[in-house]
Amino acid sequence: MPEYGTRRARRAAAVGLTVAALAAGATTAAGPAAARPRTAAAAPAADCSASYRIEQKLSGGTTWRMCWHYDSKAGLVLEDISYQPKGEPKPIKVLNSARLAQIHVPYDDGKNEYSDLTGQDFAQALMNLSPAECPGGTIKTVKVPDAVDPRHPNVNGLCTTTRARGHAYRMHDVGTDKVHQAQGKDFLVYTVNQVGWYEYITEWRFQDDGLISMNIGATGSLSFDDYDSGDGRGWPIGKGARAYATSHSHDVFWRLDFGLDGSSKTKVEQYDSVVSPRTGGQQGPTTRTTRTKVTRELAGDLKDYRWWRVVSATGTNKDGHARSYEMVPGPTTKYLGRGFTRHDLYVTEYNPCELFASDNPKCDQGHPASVDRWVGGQTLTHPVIWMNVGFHHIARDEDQQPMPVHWQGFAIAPRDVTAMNPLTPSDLAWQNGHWEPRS
Ligand SMILES: [Cu+2]
Repeated sequence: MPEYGTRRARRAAAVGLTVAALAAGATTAAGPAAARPRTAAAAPAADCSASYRIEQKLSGGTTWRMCWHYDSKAGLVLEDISYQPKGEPKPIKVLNSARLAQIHVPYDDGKNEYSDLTGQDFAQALMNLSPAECPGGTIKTVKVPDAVDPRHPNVNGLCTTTRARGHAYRMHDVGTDKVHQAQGKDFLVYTVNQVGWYEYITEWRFQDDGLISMNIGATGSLSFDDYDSGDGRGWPIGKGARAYATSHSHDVFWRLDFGLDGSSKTKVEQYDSVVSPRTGGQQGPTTRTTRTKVTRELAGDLKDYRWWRVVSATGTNKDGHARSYEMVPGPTTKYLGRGFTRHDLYVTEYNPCELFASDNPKCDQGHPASVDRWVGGQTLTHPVIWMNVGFHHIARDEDQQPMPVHWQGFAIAPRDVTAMNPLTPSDLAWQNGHWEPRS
């Protein structure tokens, strides 16, 4: 097993920490996952005093509420996230906690491999934001734990703002000859963290229709120190073919702890559809969809016609349907070089010490250090979702300078959280289920 390298850091202070953290991670990866002890202890309640509270009402009538705190490794952590569309009497809890769980960066030449969150001081290098990069929004001051420069622990680094997203819907009503259209609004929460030559934008986007998307935008600069390859594992940049940028992957993990309707006892379901060719008795090919209840820990893989959802144990919408959120994967290139990157989605039973998908520093000696080792067949009572989205970065001339932002991530979409489109205009509210156009 190759050793993880040390990053040629822009900030020299990062190097000492890196080696120690990685060495600790390597020695704790032992013991069968199924045998690990589980603690039932609930996470401590979020500090939701005024300065850690975020609340935004969007023009469509939807209010998003959450608490935030800043973790010394994960950076921005959002907790107690709730959604209240117009017509709902109270906030609907969606997530107990949502956080980044690793940015794993292995290089194609095998010489370097980084754990940016746990090994490269991602959180410590929170960047100050100018009002220009938080247009129309508010910039909060973040006290950075273990700041690289202890004289400046307070960073104006958390932006909350709103942004137009274009059409939320459009419909020509035949009965009244009226066009219903609405322009959607998103609520954005983001930070920028520097790691080496890179800068990562951690963006959380909350739409007025209940969709939440989470993305990492990689920008900054290519790593100049890598312009030396010539080993067939890079791409020439600069005049002629003298400088090569080494290709590498960015495997980003998120950890989502759902608390739908205020309960952590959510259920996970997997859906698969199979298309069968036309047989004698049918007019065309047919498609059958089956549901599989995910009752035990899972290492799941994306597939055409496959999707997952997390279902509320307690709450239903006004139609009596169980509320749920569906996982909506973004484009991904799965890196097969490590056990923890080999699957797209993991579901594990909640354990408060399991916070990072790889190089997890929090658990006791003997507890495995990565999410693939935590999937051990345990029955799920409080499922935690881990999403892995990879990007294989083969540099191009346009990556300099600065490097255009490259986004990778995924979304979770409400499924039966409300009985209709939460943005339905009042004169269409009667059109739910079986209805006929007014004559
Ligand atoms: Cu890259």
